[in-house]
Amino acid sequence: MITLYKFGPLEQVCDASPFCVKVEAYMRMAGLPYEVKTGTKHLKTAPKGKLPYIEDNGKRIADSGFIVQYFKETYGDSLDSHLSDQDKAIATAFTRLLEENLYWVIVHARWLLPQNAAMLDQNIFGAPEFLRLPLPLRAYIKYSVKQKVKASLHAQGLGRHSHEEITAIGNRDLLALANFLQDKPYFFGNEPSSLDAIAYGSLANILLVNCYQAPIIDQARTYENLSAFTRRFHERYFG
Ligand SMILES: N[C@@H](CCC(=O)N[C@@H](CS)C(=O)NCC(=O)O)C(=O)O
Repeated sequence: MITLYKFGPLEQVCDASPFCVKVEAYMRMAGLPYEVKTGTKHLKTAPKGKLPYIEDNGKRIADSGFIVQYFKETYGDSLDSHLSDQDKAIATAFTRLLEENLYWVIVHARWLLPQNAAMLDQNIFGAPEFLRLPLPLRAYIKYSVKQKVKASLHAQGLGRHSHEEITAIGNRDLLALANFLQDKPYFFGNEPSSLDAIAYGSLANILLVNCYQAPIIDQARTYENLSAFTRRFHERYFG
């Protein structure tokens, strides 16, 4: 049995991290049986200090990309075998758009927009094990985690732009996704592929989570095909 180590659900979405959603969605699409272990405590044992990671037959694999590659090599590639080399190249480019750019727009919206500060505290620092710590320690951890996220956004580059510029950058990603999807049920036509799991990971965290408010979320809602895709995928694999 595969064990997926992840953070935990956010509202109706199976995880607050697009990368954890991607792996869980992939396993559901491919019909791979699994169990989940949730909580930030698993960051301590994560081979690369990030979630998700999996354990399977005594092996530990970290990073959602390597995990999907491992699944394909170990259990067969039931989802992407119908894709041409050109499709696979497009899927790689969209994966980078989603994971190396749009992901950071989501991080910015949740962690740096003032309207989400209280909700973020509740979601990230509201766990009973955290609330049991003494107040000064809690305040220190909160401050240092927020500083670390801010520094990551700055190092990545997105954090150097204004809120408006970041929304515009994210909107170009959404427009590219919407224009590529058009009115197809899945990104590569009638049959789902692993790109759908990856896109759902980000889009569900934008469109199916109601507790955060951000201009990028309002923008995303204007793309009716992206909303329809996200709902369709959610109902099929998580409904
Ligand atoms: N490239 C990794 C990215 C995973 C990742 O960035 N995970 C974040 C949450 S979305 C994390 O674990 N952050 C915790 C930390 O950096 O301390 C993947 O595809 O799995």
